[in-house]
Order: sequence, then C-alpha cells, then structure tokens
Amino acid sequence: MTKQHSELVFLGLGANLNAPLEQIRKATNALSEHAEINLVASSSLYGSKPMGPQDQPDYVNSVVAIETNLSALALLDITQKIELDFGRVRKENRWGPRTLDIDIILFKDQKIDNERLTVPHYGMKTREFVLYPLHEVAPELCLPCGTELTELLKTIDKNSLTILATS
Ligand code: A4P
Ligand code: MG
Repeated sequence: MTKQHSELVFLGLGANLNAPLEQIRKATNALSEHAEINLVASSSLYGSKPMGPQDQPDYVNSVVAIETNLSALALLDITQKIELDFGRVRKENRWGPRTLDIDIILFKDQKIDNERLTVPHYGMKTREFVLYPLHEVAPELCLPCGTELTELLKTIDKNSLTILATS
C-alpha cells in the first residue's frame, strides 16, 4: 500500500451470526460502493475466538483501509447505517453475538474523544483480531501514540487466530 497512513482510515469488521464470512464480504462491498468512500485495501478474513462471553460462535474479523473526505462522525453515521442494514440489533448484553460490527480503528492521524466516538478505538491495542489484519494491510504502520505496529504485535498472542479466506 503506497498511501501515507496518516491519510487513511482503518475500519475493523466483525461478525459471528448468519453466515459471517458473507456478512463481512458484503459489508466490504457496501463500503466500497459508497460514493464518499474509496476502498484502498482489505485484509484476509480471519477466524477468531470470541472475546467476552464464550457461549457464542467464533467470529470472522477483517480490517479495511479506506480514503474519505467525510468527517469521523459522518463516517460513523454511515457505518452504523450499514450495521443496521445488515440486520444488527443492538442489545443490552455487551460483547454479545452480532451479524455485523464496524469499528473505526484509526481515523487518519486524529485523536477523537466525544460521546459518540473514541479514536483510536479503545480496544485496538489488545485485540489480536484487530492487530494482525491491520498489520496485513499496513505492515509499517506507526500508531498515533508512537508505537510501531510490528513491535506491538510481538506482545500479542494469536489466540488461535486463523486465516479463513482472502477478501
Ligand atoms: N463508539 C465509540 N468509539 C467508537 C469507534 N471507534 N468505532 C461508540 C465505532 N463505534 C464507536 O458500539 C457502541 C457505541 O460505541 C456506538 O454507538 C458508538 O457511538 P456498538 O457497536 O453499538 O456496541 P458494541 O460493539 O457491542 O460495543 P463495543 O464495546 O464497541 O464492543 P466491541 O469493542 O466492538 O466488541 N470477539 C471477537 N473475536 N471478534 C470481535 O469482533 N467484538 C466484540 C464487540 C466482542 N467480542 C469479539 C468481537
Ligand atoms: Mg462496535
């Protein structure tokens, strides 16, 4: 990927219900077809063990890199609409199963903290299902805190993460 990382937005996609591989593929298509979004790269589709409650199916996760002139909140409106279009029902049980979850992992070089959005995503630095796919699309990425992604990965267990399919 030749683009400057500071110009890119990285989204984490996750699903563990209703044919999750297809959910992730179709969500990636929906993002790429949006007039205000240019899909730059998408990772393989990874199988991952559930974080949080264990009485739910394994997840499929991926990371995509996009370019957009949208604001972060306008992008969140779009990703939340796509989640709803894919049948996502927001439930009280945190970290429970879902047809589709789209998290804004990094938004250019911005740090954002308001009531709707925390970027970088609060969990990104500890989640193998975010960091390994992120490394696949941006191996030389340096996080806004100054940490090199490759250095961070040395401390993160793969926790049975496997590549299920190419994107
Ligand atoms: N929000 C704040 N910051 C962000 C951001 N950077 N990106 C707000 C997206 N949304 C952000 O999200 C709740 C609220 O977070 C939104 O309204 C938005 O304004 P949500 O998607 O409704 O709820 P959630 O996803 O259930 O909660 P949460 O805490 O975001 O869960 P996570 O962190 O997304 O974790 N195991 C595996 N293996 N793979 C997974 O993908 N995902 C989860 C959910 C649990 N276990 C998992 C996985
Ligand atoms: Mg979420």
